[in-house]
Amino acid sequence: MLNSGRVVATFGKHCLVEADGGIVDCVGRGRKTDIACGDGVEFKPIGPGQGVIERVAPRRNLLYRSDPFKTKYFAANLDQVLVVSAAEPGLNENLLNRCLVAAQAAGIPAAIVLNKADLAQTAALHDHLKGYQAIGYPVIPVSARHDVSPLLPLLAGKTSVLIGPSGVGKSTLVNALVPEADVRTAEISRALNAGRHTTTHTRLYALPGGGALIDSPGMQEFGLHHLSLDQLQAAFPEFRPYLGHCRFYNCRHLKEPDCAITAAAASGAILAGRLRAYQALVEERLAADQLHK
Ligand SMILES: Nc1nc2c(ncn2[C@@H]2O[C@H](COP(=O)(O)OP(=O)(O)OP(=O)(O)O)[C@@H](O)[C@H]2O)c(=O)[nH]1
Ligand SMILES: [Mg+2]
Ligand SMILES: [Zn+2]
Repeated sequence: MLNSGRVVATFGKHCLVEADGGIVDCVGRGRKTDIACGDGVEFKPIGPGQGVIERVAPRRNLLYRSDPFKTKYFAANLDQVLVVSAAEPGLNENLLNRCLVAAQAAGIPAAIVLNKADLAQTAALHDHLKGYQAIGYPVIPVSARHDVSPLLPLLAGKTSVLIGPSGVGKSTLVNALVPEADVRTAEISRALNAGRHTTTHTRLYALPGGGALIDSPGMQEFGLHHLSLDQLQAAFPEFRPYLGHCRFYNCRHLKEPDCAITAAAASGAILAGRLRAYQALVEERLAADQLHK
């Protein structure tokens, strides 16, 4: 007989499954485990608190990153992706955009959580991020240390994942929102100097008001090897009004003459940081395709 549950943590070949109010330590069947936090699974109990995953339920969506060698899952069956930024350690705009592109390509709504609103440097970053709000990505300033109430209406009843670089305060946000979570967090200097991140695996927490919040390890790189040129272009919704207006019908918006997208960026209608992130992704795609010729 099989039991069903939801994956609340993944650690390599193991995962923790919440079923009937308890936690079961499960391993995947076979060589390769293909399980994401948030997956619905059916498992066979093989001992007290232990099981073997037999089936993964069809996913509504899956957020992941990939390079030519491997794929890394963040989580599945999400209502929204919350990309966390903070003035300390500072904005990595390329990474922010890769997170937004991954969400867009997976068909999951995304918003930007600007944490550490208590720091004076946050105001300038907030101004910069207003350009993202204009594209359609809500920007929510909060302070995990002082006030997370602006997030409550956004999170209620939904399954959300927090992603972003190390040290922006993802786990501190979880601790503020889920009182019993007690996730380990670290002083930035300690975490960054040690060259490793505080959170080492993805974990789902039930929110007291309903819904769930998933904490993930901070990342420095975010490969999107699984996306085609067309998918990359489609993931920048603000480019749409300009597409079809370049001199060349197959313009990639890199260095081609009379490109409507680069002209829009020069006039400020498209954010320079967005065009740079797009171009870096296209260059990577083209370089990878070249290698496989
Ligand atoms: N001033 C200020 N500091 C904060 C705030 N939120 C988090 N921090 C600090 O930022 C540091 C990093 O916080 P973490 O929650 O460990 O960051 P993280 O994003 O989970 O990092 P990884 O697990 O490595 O990905 C800690 O020293 C926190 O106390 C905030 O709202 N204001
Ligand atoms: Mg963390
Ligand atoms: Zn163009």
